[in-house]
Amino acid sequence: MKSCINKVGLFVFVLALFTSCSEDVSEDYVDLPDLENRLLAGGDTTIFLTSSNAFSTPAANLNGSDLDMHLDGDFQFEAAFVTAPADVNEGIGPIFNNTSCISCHPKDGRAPFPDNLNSLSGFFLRSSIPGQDVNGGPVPAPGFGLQIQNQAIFGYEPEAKFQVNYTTIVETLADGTEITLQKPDYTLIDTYVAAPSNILLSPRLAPPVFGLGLLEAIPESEILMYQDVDDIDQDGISGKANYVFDVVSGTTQIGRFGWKANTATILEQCAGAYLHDMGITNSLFSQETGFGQTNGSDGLADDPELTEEILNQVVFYCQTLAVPAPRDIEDDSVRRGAQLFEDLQCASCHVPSMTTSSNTISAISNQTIYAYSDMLLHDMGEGLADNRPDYLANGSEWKTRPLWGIGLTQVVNGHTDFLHDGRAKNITEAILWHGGEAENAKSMFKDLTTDQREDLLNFVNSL
Ligand code: HEC
Ligand code: HEC
Ligand SMILES: [Ca+2]
Ligand SMILES: [Ca+2]
Ligand SMILES: [Ca+2]
Repeated sequence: MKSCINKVGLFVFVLALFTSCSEDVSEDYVDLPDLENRLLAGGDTTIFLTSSNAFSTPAANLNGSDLDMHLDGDFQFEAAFVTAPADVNEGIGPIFNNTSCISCHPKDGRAPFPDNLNSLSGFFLRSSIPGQDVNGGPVPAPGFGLQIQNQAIFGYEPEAKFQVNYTTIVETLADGTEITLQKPDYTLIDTYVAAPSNILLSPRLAPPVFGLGLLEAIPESEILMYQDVDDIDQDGISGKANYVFDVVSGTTQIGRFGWKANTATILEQCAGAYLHDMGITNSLFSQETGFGQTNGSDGLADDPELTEEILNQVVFYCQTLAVPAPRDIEDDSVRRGAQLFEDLQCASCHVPSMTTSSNTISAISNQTIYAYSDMLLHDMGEGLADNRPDYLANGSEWKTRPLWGIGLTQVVNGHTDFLHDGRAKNITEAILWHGGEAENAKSMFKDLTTDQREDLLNFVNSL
């Protein structure tokens, strides 16, 4: 890399009153990223796979009985549900979004943004009306609840169809490259009854499900260390934990899962998915979907439709999928990119490392992990805002996404549709959508030279 006398250098210089803007940036690599240490991204669960199975492999260190449980869960994660009565996997609906976990989380990875929003896909809209329920959560939209199901079994109506319109935004990078972003605006059409005029909608696309047990095992205190709600250190980045109602304990807990950290545990996330995404009643959620049409029961008296055993297997499965190791850590460009990732403040939210505490699952106990997330909410600006609060997350706050494995998305899932609704079609677009607390990071990114930009992208893609 050249001198400090380019725009990034200047930014780095301003930022770095505490470090020093060395003449030759490569000197910094000496202290920097111990990329060798980061090779075990998921601690001892890490696998070294670069194939399409990179997200769907059991943790490398599972013991025999845990592996059995994982494999049982694997089978159930793939099970497609059908209309009752049937011999197996009965009870889909009355209304639902898709028929199996795997159909939304393909290869345990990320759903593509669907060509047809109303085909079976990994995309749906959450819904609510303004205000907070007794637990501080979103208020269900009358007749529609907290999620819009756009599919129904015979005899029932989908709640609505989804529709999207785009506005074009052009971003120009320092080297003259023009990037065209499409800003989506989602609405409901063909609703089964009139939707409340003040309905709030939040688009969500299914994220990958590997490494989640590790994220669940990070001590709350470690996450809170990164909170800086009033931005005391004045770096423009605050970061705030979400606190959400946990159905199992009946208490408020730190949120970890979902695009707004809107769920506390993998158990509740999975049980919620069975009910809301597929219409499968279970021990946590016993009322059928389509409350406006069913009054909570489909009249079959077969609830819960899912056994507790299967629920536990699927939860265990999501807790024990291996994290793939980064690649190309010896590559000079990747190493320069790792430095830029720090210099551009990416690492202030995408915090490289965390540790897990001891856990009933020994494979995920006491591991140093490299997920690249602080697990906190950040205001990401108007561009990404859904304007729908979710517990403490306001309409423009989102949880920092873990970046581990992101470079394998194309290999595993055959697409690179990033961010909460898949609007970004590659990493560059994902970064250009950053705003709010990440506005500085984004403008520094835009000011990079062509080579530097390639270095940064190479680093992100090495994860
Ligand atoms: C209709 C598509 C769909 C189906 C079916 C579905 N999911 Fe999801 N899943 C999603 C979406 C969308 C999210 C993000 C939700 C949010 O942000 O609130 C998600 C999030 C998750 C998460 C949290 C991931 C994270 O990093 O925060 C887990 C775990 C999960 N799903 C497991 C499951 C399981 C288990 C099943 C089957 C019982 C399932 N999902 C079925 C779409 C789906
Ligand atoms: C202020 C905190 C913050 C900063 C700074 C930040 N990010 Fe992010 N990043 C986020 C959040 C929050 C999301 C999720 C946003 C969403 O889905 O709407 C995200 C999402 C992403 C994604 C998409 C991930 C996915 O799974 O879809 C990529 C890639 C990414 N960031 C890279 C970067 C890079 C590179 C930088 C530095 C140039 C950076 N980020 C700086 C908070 C931040
Ligand atoms: Ca059902
Ligand atoms: Ca700060
Ligand atoms: Ca039923």
